[in-house]
Amino acid sequence: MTEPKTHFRTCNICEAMCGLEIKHRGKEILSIKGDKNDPFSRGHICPKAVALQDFYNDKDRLKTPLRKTADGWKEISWDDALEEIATRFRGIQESHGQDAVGVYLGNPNAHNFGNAIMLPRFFKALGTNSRFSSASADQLPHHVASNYMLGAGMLIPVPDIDHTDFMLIIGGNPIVSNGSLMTAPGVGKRLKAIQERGGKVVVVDPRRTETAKKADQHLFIKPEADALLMLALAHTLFDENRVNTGHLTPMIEGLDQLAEAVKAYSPETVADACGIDAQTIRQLARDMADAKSAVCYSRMGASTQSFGGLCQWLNNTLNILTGNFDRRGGAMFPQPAFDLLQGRKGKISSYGRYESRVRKLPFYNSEFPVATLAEEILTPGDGQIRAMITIAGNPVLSSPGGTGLDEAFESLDFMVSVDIYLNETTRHADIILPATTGLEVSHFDVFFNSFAVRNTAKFSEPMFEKTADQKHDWEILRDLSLHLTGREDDGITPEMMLDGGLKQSIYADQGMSLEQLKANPHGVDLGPLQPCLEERIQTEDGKLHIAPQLYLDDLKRLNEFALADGTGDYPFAMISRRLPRSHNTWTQNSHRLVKGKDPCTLQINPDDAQKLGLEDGQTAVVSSPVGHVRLPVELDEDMFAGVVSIPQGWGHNREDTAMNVAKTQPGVSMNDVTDSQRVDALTGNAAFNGTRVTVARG
Ligand SMILES: Nc1nc2c(c(=O)[nH]1)N[C@H]1C(S)=C(S)[C@@H](COP(=O)(O)OP(=O)(O)OC[C@H]3O[C@@H](n4cnc5c(=O)[nH]c(N)nc54)[C@H](O)[C@@H]3O)O[C@H]1N2
Ligand SMILES: Nc1nc2c(c(=O)[nH]1)N[C@H]1C(S)=C(S)[C@@H](COP(=O)(O)OP(=O)(O)OC[C@H]3O[C@@H](n4cnc5c(=O)[nH]c(N)nc54)[C@H](O)[C@@H]3O)O[C@H]1N2
Ligand code: SF4
Ligand SMILES: [Mo]
Repeated sequence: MTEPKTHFRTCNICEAMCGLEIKHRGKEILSIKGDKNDPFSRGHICPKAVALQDFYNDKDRLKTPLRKTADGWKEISWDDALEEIATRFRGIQESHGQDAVGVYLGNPNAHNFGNAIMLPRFFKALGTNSRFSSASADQLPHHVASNYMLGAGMLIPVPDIDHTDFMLIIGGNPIVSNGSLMTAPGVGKRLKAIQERGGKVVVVDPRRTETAKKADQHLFIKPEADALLMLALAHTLFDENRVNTGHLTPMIEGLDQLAEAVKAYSPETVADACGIDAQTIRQLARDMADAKSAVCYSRMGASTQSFGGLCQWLNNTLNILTGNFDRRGGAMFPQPAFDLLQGRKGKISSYGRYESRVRKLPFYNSEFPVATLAEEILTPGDGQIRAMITIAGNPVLSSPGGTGLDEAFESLDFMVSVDIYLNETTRHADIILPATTGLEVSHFDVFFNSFAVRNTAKFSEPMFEKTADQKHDWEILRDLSLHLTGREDDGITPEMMLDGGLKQSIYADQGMSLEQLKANPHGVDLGPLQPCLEERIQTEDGKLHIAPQLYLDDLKRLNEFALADGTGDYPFAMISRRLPRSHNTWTQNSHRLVKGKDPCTLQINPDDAQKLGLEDGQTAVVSSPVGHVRLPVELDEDMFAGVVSIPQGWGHNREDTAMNVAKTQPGVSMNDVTDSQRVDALTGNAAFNGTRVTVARG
């Protein structure tokens, strides 16, 4: 009998980068636990990591390329699949232009070492500007704010949660999500530590969330009113002479314009629109300004809404005005061992270079907003998308107006998916290319080290070797690139690229290299975040632009919202929530994670429910002009009046899919109700939150 062995690696499901200690005997997994010796996560883990073994062993997982035929799916060889794809893509591009082939990248790309590092090479080979990703259903406003304020979309400020004395969380639920654009495994402990050192945590959310319940103060807010709240906070800081920009003062450009712009937004003016009284808003501004250190952190609730752009600009602005930007305990800038900004200085940003063909939405972050994908496929004319490749994405469930994408994908001349499942999106493909995943891949967190609350570095070897016939995601894209270009393989691997980057980093003189990481399987600690904005800022003039014109111009739209009574025929505002035991749309095929009571419920305030005659457990129908879903009602005192919440990432009830465990507990897709026309007009980001709906017995 083989001896049990222990393997150390980083979990790559979500952003938290938890170190895992996995005991196994050959292919049999004996236990998955948190790695106490990981210098970053120190033993933290969540239930999803234990399910990595389920994804590894999943009978539904695809292992061989599949081709759709009149008689159903047929296995084909890699060579036949790649040759056919290259021929079809090139043919379509020759007849209809380079942009006639579109790409959608899903969230796991950001967690996939090979793809994170090698995707640019694939894009070069394919040569299309018709690029889309889940980023525009997520964090795009953060990139846009960083681009216009700091000169680089990837230079994102991160809350220094371990040293702050005051944390204001707007529209984030890190106790469940484990943090986002704040890689911080074990958020619960870190928040508690703020309180234990005499600090304060405040949560602003239309739902009294799991995080809010641990906070010192929770403020219910009406969905999408966050920008108004933040403007009033900034107003108060100016009004009460509490602005103190600290060491960044010489760098800041535009402070006068900002002071002028916020004049109109007194707490008294915005109180009704926010649902928070003026005195509470004033006190919040004072508390933030008076704290020894403070940070405002706003996430999904403030990003995927109609004013996501304004919110992320104002979020940075509040941290700057209180002297907490680039300062210990405030919003800080990681210095990762593999630096996404390396060699970028002086490069011209592509932000705003193009407009989308149909709806004229901006090209930001090297892509168009996913909210416009369906119409770019369905609207005839020059530049129409006629073929697609989706890579590790499930936009039919994850994008606003998912049913529109069902129709759009079905209309394509040709579609390819690189994925691990036959699911709601990949069922539309002509060819599916299966990738390795989870325990079979090596890992280095290319992106999330750039958003982490401490500088560390770790490389994980694959735990299980892939079989001879399997390919890693990056190998699939490499081989497809070679078929597209007819070139020979240059032999470059993600490991080589990583090693090159590590050796050029600021840690090079400490011996930073892939070899060093391989010798330290628990990871290497590089210390707490340090002030470094002066070196890292990428604006041409080296200044921090606190009031970029595009944001000032967008205030007009916010003013219209503040005055409008948006309720009309659709009296409820719908918001999304995340569940502790699922990750977006793809982890629901683990029995371990989905067993038990159906978690996909409509949370509604009991008073609202009573008026509708709805009781706990009854079925409700939730409708918008776009579509409707039916799901069980959960009466919940923790919901703000007039607001209902549905989990995102569910709805495994469409036909022709093969996630058979997920089908036992399918839930519904809230994106059958959201509207692809609802975006933040400034950034093009999807506006899921605040979707107007009716609720009735159904
Ligand atoms: N209403 C609403 N919608 C939302 C959100 C919300 O809060 N509310 N959240 C948004 C957010 S933040 C995000 S990030 C998006 C996510 O949107 P998507 O990225 O489109 O959705 P995922 O569920 O992450 O899809 C991952 C896909 O990759 C496959 N996959 C998993 N692992 C691998 C792998 O290793 N290799 C390959 N090739 N494939 C793999 C899965 O089978 C699945 O098809 O959803 C967004 N949609
Ligand atoms: N367990 C689990 N963890 C995950 C994921 C998952 O699916 N499951 N997904 C991962 C991904 S891809 C991401 S991007 C992160 C996201 O991580 P978070 O940003 O923490 O995301 P959510 O948990 O969706 O929290 C959004 C919060 O915003 C609130 N909200 C909704 N509308 C508004 C509004 O208008 N204003 C305000 N102030 N609040 C509002 C919601 O009630 C919710 O509490 O989580 C990651 N982690
Ligand atoms: S919190 Fe995220 S990274 Fe940590 S174990 Fe859970 S899924 Fe993995
Ligand atoms: Mo996300």
